[in-house]
Amino acid sequence: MPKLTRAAEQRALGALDRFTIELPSWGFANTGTRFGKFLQDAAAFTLDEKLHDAGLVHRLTGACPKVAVHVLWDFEDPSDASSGKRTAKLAAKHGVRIGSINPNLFQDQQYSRGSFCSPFPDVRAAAMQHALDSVAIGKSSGSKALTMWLADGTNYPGQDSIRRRYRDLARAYEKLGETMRKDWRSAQLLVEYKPFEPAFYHTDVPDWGTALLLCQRAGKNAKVLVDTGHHLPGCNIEQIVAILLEEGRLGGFHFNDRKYADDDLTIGSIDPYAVFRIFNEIAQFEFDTKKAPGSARIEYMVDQSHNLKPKLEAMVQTVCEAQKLFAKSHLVDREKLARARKKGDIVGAEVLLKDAFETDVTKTLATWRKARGLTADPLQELRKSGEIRRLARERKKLHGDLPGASGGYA
Ligand code: PSV
Ligand code: MN
Repeated sequence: MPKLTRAAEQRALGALDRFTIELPSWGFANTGTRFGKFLQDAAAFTLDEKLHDAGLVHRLTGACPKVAVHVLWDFEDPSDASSGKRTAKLAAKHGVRIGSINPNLFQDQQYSRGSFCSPFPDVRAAAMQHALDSVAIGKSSGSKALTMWLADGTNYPGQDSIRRRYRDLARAYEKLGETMRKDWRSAQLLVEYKPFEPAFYHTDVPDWGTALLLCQRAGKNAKVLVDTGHHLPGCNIEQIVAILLEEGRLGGFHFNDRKYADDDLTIGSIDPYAVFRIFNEIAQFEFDTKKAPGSARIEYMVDQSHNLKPKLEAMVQTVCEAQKLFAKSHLVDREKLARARKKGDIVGAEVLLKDAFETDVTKTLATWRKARGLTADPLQELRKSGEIRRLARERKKLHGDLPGASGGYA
C-alpha cells in the first residue's frame, strides 16, 4: 500500500472541505427500469419525504447541502412560480437547499416527436413555456442551475430533418440563455447530452460536442453537463472533462456508474479508477491554472435511480465513495508529475496516479468527519440505526403500496 505523506493528507483534507455533492430527489422515490419497478416500503413518496431523506444523507455525511428537483415529479403545478418558495422552505426544514431544477420535456404525450425539436410549432412553444416556467420556479426557490436534458430524437432514418431539428433546438437554447441572463442572473444553464435512448436512430443532443455548440449559441451562462452514464462504451470521459475545462464550459456532473449503457449504478461500483481519473483532471486544472479551489463552479450531482438497493443506503454509499475518490485525486504529487512529464517518463507519471488511487484514505476521511462531529463511517451508522425500517413502517401506513416515482407534490 503506498504511503500517505502529511502534505498529501493536508491537500486531501482541504479538497474535502470544498467538495459537496447534490442529491436527486428522484433517487429516494420508487423508480426503476422500463420493465418495472420493485417497490420499497421505505421509498419516499411526497417531496417532503424526498427532502427528508436527502436531509438525512446530509446529516450523516456532511457533504450534501443541496437537492435537485424534477419539475413534473416534484411540483403539482409547474406553472405556479410560488411553489418554488414553498419548496425552499420545505428544504430548509430538512436542513438542505434546492439545487438544480430539471424541467421535464420527455413525459407528456405531446412530446412523442420531440420537444424543442418537434416538427409541430405548438409543441415547441409548449416546451419553451415549460422551460420558462421552470426558470421562474428556479428563481423563486433560490436554485442556481437549470439542467436541460431532452429525449428528442428519431427512431427511423428519414423520419425527420436532422438539420431543421438542430436549427429549432439552437434557437430554443438562444432564447433560454438570454432569458436566464436577464431574469435569473445568478444561475447557470446546464446542457446534458446522451447518445441514445429513448430515441434509437438519432438523438438531437447526442454528445458533448453538440452540447458545447448549443452552449455557445446560448451564451456565457451555459455550460455542458457530463452524465457519466451517457457515453458509448470505451469513451474517454476524462478527456471530455479536460477539454471542457480548457474551454471554460464544464458545468458539472451527473454521477452514476454503468456496465453497459445508462445503468444508473452507484458511483464507483464498476470502475472507481474512471471516477478517480475524472477528479484527477479537475485537480490538475486547478493546480495548473492556480485557480482558487472551487472557483471553476462545477456542480457535482448524483443522478441515480436505485431499483434494488435500499435507496438511502445506496445514496450514502455513493457520497462516501465519491468523497474517497475525490480525496485520492488530491494525493497526486503534481510537482513530481510535472517533472516526470518533462522528462518523458511515462511509467513514472502513471505510477504517481496509480499510487494516489491505491493509497488508503479511510483514516483521512475519518479525521475529516470527526472534525465536523460526524460519524467516521456513515454507511455503518445508517445500517445500524434502524432508520430505514422505521421509515418503511411509517410510510407503508401512510401510503400503502403506492409507487412513488411521481406525485406527492410540494
Ligand atoms: C436522462 O437519462 C437523465 O440522465 C436526465 O438527467 C434526466 O433528468 C434524469 O436522467 C431522469 O432520471
Ligand atoms: Mn442525467
